[in-house]
Amino acid sequence: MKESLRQRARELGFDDCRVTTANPPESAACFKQWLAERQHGEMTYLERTAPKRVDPQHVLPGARSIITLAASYHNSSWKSGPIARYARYHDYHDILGERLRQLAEFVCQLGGESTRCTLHASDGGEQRASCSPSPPLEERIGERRPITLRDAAVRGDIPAGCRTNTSGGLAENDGLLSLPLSSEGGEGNGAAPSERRDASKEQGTRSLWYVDTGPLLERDLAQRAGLGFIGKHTNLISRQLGNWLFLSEIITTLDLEPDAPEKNRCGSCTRCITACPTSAITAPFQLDARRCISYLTIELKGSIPVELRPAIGNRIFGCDDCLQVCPWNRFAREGQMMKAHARPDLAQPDLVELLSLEEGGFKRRFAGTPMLRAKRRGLLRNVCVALGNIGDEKALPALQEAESDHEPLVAEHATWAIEQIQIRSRRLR
Ligand code: B12
Ligand code: SF4
Repeated sequence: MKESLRQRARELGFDDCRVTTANPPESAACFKQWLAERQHGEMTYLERTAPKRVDPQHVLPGARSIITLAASYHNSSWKSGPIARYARYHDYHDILGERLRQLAEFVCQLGGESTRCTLHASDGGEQRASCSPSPPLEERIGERRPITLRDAAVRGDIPAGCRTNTSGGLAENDGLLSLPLSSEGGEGNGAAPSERRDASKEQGTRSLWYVDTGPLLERDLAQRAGLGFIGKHTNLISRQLGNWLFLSEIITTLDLEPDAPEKNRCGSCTRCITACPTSAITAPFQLDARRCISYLTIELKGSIPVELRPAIGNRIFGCDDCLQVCPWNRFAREGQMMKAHARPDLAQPDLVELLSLEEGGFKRRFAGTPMLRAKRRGLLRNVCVALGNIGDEKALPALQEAESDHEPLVAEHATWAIEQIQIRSRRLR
């Protein structure tokens, strides 16, 4: 059964596929300690979903196995640039999500389940349902339109903890879920939610799939599944693929034989710790997210602490420095899945030009990419910092314009950048 699963995963473009149990991850205690020390900064969703992250049974009651998957985003011709490599593609949540949906259907088939419906909510709040090999959902429950997450929440079919937010997507950073269907599960059948849940329990395999946004400690599960090991930079490294990898999972009630765990293979190497520009890796396997450039440029919504701005250099979205220096990348291999979705225009964008983007222009320029997460105000804030670090007098007119931006956040960072350029110019004279 596992071999056919791995075969299907390969066909779908995943570079590796391993299985672990649905037991709590071994480093759950480290995660709790990290939260207690507030090292997650403003990422409050990690705190909110902590009970699920430390116990997969809270994600899918009755789960037996977790299928962990790796998709390489390595590109041998790419150099480092202002945008981290993972973001120089069409959004990986969408690309992997579609493949995961197909693999989750396959898992349901392996379980011998014939009436499954997998429901997917993308970050943008778009919703769709697709059923295979069963007849379309609408036919089975007599609805004329595809089921939405909101419908599912109203019907009580979404597991505890998942709520639809105002945009219709899932709140609490939950990404995707599978919805068991039964004749009792339809709208307006009068069954109490608890009865409906009991009915669905009898239906066999249930699976949920996640990429990044799910409440799972993805790297810990992947290490236990033998996909790779967590390096001192805290990311998963595969002996076959290096560390330029996306991770994703299918958590399922299907009982699959677990693979052997991988062990750490960093040895005495500390390259990533030395390479981090902001000393965010405070000890091996310990990342203070509040100092990490990835956090500062993507997750932090407010002002970037002044003392950390110079170390950000020219980076405007994410950072690859700790990944770049890892010697295990000599084994890095390009994968098939992401290749077709590369955005070469994001390799070396013109920073001054980015500063002139208005809301509409920003959305068009970065449509379908992970860059949208920073929003215009966040990205322009980052561009100001980068220009303050590496720009010259040619950048001053655009920065002066940005000083009167309607977003005070952008204006404040523009003023800082102008001062930095002027200090450098005075030194050169
Ligand atoms: C929050 C988050 C971030 C935060 C915090 C990063 C972090 N290290 O946790 C920020 C915004 C900084 C971030 C940055 C990046 N992220 Co991120 N992020 C996540 C997310 C959503 C949750 C991670 C989490 O739970 N952190 C909790 C803390 C406690 O984890 P931790 O500090 O690493 O500590 C754990 C382990 O190190 C472990 N541990 C193992 N051995 C040992 C030994 C000892 C002694 C100790 C003490 C601990 C320990 O214990 C801890 C408990 O889990 C995951 C997706 C997911 N759902 O898992 C993606 C994820 C980790 N991110 C990913 C990526 C690609 C990145 C970036 C490379 C993006 C970029 N280029 O800018 C950077 C890398 C920065 C870095 N060095 O980690 C990928 C990593 C893929 C991989 N190969 O591992 C993930 C898995 C998303 C995905 N699905 O692909 N990210
Ligand atoms: S750079 Fe060295 S210490 Fe850091 S993760 Fe890679 S092997 Fe481990």
